[in-house]
Amino acid sequence: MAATLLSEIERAAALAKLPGWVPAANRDAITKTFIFDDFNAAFGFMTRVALVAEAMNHHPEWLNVYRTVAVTLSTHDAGGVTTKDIQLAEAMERLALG
Ligand code: H2B
Repeated sequence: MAATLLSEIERAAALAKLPGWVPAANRDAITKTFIFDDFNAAFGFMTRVALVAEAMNHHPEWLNVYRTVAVTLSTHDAGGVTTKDIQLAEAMERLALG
């Protein structure tokens, strides 16, 4: 069963607590670009996130270029942003600290 889509108000309230996260420009998704000190830090972050994402069965769309990781989160089964995306974004904030 897919999670329920967040309303505009619910999504705005959640994003207000997630520094750097914004609505995606062209679809129902949230996005943030993380910039780390170097590739090792960026890939370490991705590795830590991958373990959490797999445990959650909720997977990011992301692009890594050197020390930058551009993340887009959306619940594909629901066709937009749900609490699962907010939970994964919160986990990413913790894991970005090292
Ligand atoms: N990740 C994301 N981001 N959205 C989903 O809807 C999703 C997922 N669904 N990971 C999961 C896997 C689904 O494909 C399996 C079958 O539960």
